[in-house]
Amino acid sequence: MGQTVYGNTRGLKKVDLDSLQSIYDMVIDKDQVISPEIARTMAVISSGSQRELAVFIDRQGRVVSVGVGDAATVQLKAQSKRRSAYRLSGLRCIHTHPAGGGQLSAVDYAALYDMRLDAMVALGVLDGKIKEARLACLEPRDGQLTQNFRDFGPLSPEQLTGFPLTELIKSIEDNIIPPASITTTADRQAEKAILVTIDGADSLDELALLAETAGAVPVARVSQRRQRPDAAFFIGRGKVEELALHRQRLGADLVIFDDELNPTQTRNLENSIGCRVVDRTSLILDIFARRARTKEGQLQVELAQLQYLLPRLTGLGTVLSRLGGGIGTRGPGETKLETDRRHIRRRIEELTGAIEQVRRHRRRQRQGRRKAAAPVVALVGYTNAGKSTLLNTLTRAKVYTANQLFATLDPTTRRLVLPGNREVLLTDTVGFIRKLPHHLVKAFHATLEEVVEADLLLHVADASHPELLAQITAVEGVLKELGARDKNTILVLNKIDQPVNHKLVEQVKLSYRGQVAEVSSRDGTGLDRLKDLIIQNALGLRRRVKGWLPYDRTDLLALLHRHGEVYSEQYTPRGIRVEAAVDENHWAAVAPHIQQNDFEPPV
Ligand SMILES: Nc1nc2c(ncn2[C@@H]2O[C@H](COP(=O)(O)OP(=O)(O)OP(=O)(O)O)[C@@H](O)[C@H]2O)c(=O)[nH]1
Ligand SMILES: [Mg+2]
Repeated sequence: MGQTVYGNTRGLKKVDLDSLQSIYDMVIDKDQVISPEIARTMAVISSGSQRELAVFIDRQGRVVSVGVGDAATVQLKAQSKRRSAYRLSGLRCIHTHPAGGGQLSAVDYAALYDMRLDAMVALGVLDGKIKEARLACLEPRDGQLTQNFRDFGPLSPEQLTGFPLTELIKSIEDNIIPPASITTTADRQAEKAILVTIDGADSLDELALLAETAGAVPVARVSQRRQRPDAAFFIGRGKVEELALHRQRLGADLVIFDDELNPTQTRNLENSIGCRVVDRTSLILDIFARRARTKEGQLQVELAQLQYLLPRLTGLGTVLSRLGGGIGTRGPGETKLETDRRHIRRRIEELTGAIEQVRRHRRRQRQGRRKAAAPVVALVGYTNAGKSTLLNTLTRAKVYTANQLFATLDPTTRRLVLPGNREVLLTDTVGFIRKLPHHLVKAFHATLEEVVEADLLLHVADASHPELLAQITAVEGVLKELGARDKNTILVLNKIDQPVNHKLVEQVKLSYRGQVAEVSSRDGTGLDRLKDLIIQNALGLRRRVKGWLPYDRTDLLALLHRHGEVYSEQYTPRGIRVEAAVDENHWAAVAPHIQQNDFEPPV
């Protein structure tokens, strides 16, 4: 298993794709960085197709991943590996530069650091041959892995194959000093995180959940009330010093901020605190990247990540040129950075194109559904409010639900049969959250179009949550951003089987501009009333007609044509066999004259 070739393989020749796949089966000697056979295969396909290729190899010499795309793309695929300041991942990345140069780019260095790779190797290929190779690895500083790099090369293909990587890795690991406080293996798996906010301590509950969802363990919370963030450090300088001490004492691996930081702030903070600093946006992007299961979801997340990364490349460049000077090699310089930006922009364009295709496909699907005469009802709401559970209970579907943030990323649609054989299509989709990164909302537009074009929205909220009001407001903010604020909406207060704050719920019911239903998706309370509300509110709700019309009532057939949709009509000895759907009023006129209407009139 695991034989997939990752990345954008569209347009690759079948024979090239097969060769790439065969790399998984190639053997690398323990003391080789890469086998000559793999290097040759990569060089030929990369220069033939003008695409970057990347191969990840573990310390046993097994190929664990083969991908098409630049280091940034590949990085996104391998992201599920957790990172630590005290451990290398045990993987090396060998990738090609089809334009010939072997010089590592800022994106390559960033990937090397982000994934804590054993080594990053770039193969400059030209005319199907390797021109030169360069290798970089991390160099620990003060016993920790930081963005400090060591470069080797240019190397000939022979020099690369025989490069003493094993010894190099050993010397790197010997220079890493794990903090004494880390003792158990469980501790070692998860990163310890300190959470920081300037919005008041309450907002940290949610950040803690996000951090846990991303696989970190929150070990401390720091809040500082500020009107405006500090330009250089986001929080006050004194607070930064306090944080640095805190981090040392707790042996934390990273600090997570509840807001988006700019590149300068991130760099300043990392330098002063001495560990990785992550903001809410990249945390959410990370979770989305790990959760996306469908092609569409993955494309959208990658797009959002690159858009987040692009303006941050400048910051990286500064670090790298400073570092380049230190080692006595050329820094990447502005030209190189420009190339990387171009790469990313090109990929962004590619992704945008691919997503546009998905969007067109979905639009066609939706038009198909319109023909099926079923209005679309979309579930929206805060993450973890119970949207998927409601869908499951109403339609007996089996969508994944969990007490986690962002359990659902990809939309699911199920048929919901309402009293009187009326039908709607119920669509479940990604949940919203406070401070949802703008890029994500934009990137997920293809998915969220379901919401924008739905006939009715069910805004599901967790009535038992202390932040009920704030969550409703946050969802309405995103709906507004999507242009769906004025859609016909029913507010569904879910989880009423749990203890709720009645005053708060009453306040919400009084102030909400639309209709409100109180339900429990878990035990089914309130669902009959909710169904009635859906019937009242789903515009264009139509009913089905299926049976025989007598030949002397062709006027009714004409009526069906005029006011509804006729799927089929056949002239049979028994009468005119029709299948159609019309609105409620016309249905009432036609239904009594239909023989054997499978969709019985109401009793
Ligand atoms: N007590 C109770 N728990 C519920 C109810 N509805 C959902 N839950 C729980 O709430 C958690 C989240 O439910 P989901 O259906 O996954 O929530 P969601 O809105 O789809 O969340 P995302 O997909 O993450 O946006 C799960 O643990 C559910 O079992 C309810 O009516 N009562
Ligand atoms: Mg869900």
